Amino acid sequence: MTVRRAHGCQVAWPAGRASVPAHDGTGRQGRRPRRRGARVRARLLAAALLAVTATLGGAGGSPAQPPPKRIIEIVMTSYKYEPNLLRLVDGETVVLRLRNADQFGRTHNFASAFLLNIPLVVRGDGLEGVADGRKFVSVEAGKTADVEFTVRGRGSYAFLCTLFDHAVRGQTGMLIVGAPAP
Ligand SMILES: [Cu+2]
Repeated sequence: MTVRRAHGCQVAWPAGRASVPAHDGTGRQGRRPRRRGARVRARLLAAALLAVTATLGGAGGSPAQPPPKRIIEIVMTSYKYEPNLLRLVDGETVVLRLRNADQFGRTHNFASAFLLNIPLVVRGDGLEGVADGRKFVSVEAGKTADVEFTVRGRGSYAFLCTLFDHAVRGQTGMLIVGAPAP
């Protein structure tokens, strides 16, 4: 797949293999250090070729590798989210790590209409549900849940905790989804 880029290496490779003095046909001792140098260069080139092949292999015919997931930790306490402003990119896969660090033992959740039509993968101690036109993930005090999803839909959306009077007391946030960088 990278043969066209590799002709320099293909020339160098046999040179490395033929570097045993007894077989090189010249019988000249003086050439030995130079040929050993050539062998080292050939190995370096071979290593470089492997690196290039690996790089091009990822972007080439095989399916594109998913980009690394961004993990955004959100700490929930009475009565706030930290951070409470999330900037996401349309199409990216993110993990919201919801950590309930409430020292008063209160359960909190992360609820948003934005999540309604997005499949979530919830790991850890999270409870997923839908209520009042929002999808939520609820986490008990001292526990953490990872909520993984692929962002779909640009715009600004509110999120909040739906437990009684938590949002009124300030447990709200904003989620802004922008276009991917060109
Ligand atoms: Cu709450």
